[in-house]
Amino acid sequence: MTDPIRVGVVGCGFFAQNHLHSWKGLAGQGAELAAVCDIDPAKAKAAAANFGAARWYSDPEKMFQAEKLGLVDIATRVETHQTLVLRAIAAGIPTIVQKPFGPDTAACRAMTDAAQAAGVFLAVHENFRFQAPMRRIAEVLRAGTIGEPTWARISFRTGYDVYKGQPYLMQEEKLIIADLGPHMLDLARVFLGEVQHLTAETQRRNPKLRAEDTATMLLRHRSGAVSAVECTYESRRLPDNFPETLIEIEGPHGAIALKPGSVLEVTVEGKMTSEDADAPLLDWTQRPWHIVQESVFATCAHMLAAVRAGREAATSARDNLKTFALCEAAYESMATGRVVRIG
Ligand code: NAD
Ligand code: 89Y
Repeated sequence: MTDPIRVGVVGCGFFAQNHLHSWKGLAGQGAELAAVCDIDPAKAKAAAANFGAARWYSDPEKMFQAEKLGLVDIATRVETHQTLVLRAIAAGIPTIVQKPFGPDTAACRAMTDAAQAAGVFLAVHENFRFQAPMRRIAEVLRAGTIGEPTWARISFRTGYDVYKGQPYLMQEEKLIIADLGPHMLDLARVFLGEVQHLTAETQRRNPKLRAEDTATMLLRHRSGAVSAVECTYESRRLPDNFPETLIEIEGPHGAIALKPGSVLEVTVEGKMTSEDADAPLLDWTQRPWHIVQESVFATCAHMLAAVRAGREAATSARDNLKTFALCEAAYESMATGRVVRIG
């Protein structure tokens, strides 16, 4: 049996609870939650107690220097990512950072270049492609039964009070494209390939917010496929399927539809089959968040295996730069009203 990989988690806030559960749950797959850190000592102390980490810190640098970490998982908010990632890389520690990768393209590039120059693993915790129904859709596409996809709709529409758990979202100068856009645009790349150009129409439908809460984006992919990518936190429809992403994909031989409740319908040559693609409930996951929570576990498991094997993660820094470029392009389209060509 090889030695466990010693994991340190930086940031023990709202979403990090899912990371902490996941690393604890990955003990059987060779992860050891060695240490946790938060600038708020009470949160770090509580996380260590709740998840069995041997030590807690309120200074990330002290944790990087004192613990012999094989992996650091940064689950803080975006404004802290560049500083923390560059410190972890300088300490030679394989690093995972939450989405959004960085505040702007220059910061994302600087982190990617630093990791490459140092030869240190760097990946973005982009978890939506690891959701159980998304893993299944990718498998169906890989099997080729609907043919190469030519059209898709990727849709996240909710009125769920996301601001209750994440109140900072109300004050952001860039909201839904920065917060949810990385997930939606990443799925578009995973299912239909790289993007040639895009346009974005945005709205601020909730006047209490500073920024856009609704984005409707139209993408032309290099393959010729077209996708409509929609996200809103201001939909007032029932049932509200938060936090499910609904998907429709069409190809020359059939179609895939991910419907509410993670019902997956696959039509091939005029015959439709339906299956339950829902995420399994783990001992710590709860509806309605279970799909997202299980994807955090799957993402952490993927990262652990990649570090252990010495290979890049599917959502490596290099890969996520492409998803980030789509978010930036959407903001450019919002500002100029123009179609924005990608790279
Ligand atoms: P949060 O504010 O609840 O938690 C952030 C924590 O980081 C706080 O406890 C804070 O004290 C701590 N912190 C800040 N600076 C620090 C530093 N320098 N060193 C150590 N700790 C520090 O925020 P959140 O809602 O948990 O969001 C964190 C990240 O998770 C964001 O990037 C957000 O976009 C992302 N997120 C991802 C998903 C997803 O599905 N992937 C869902 C929600 C949030
Ligand atoms: O912040 C968002 C995210 O990244 O995934 C879901 C979310 O928490 C709310 O929509």
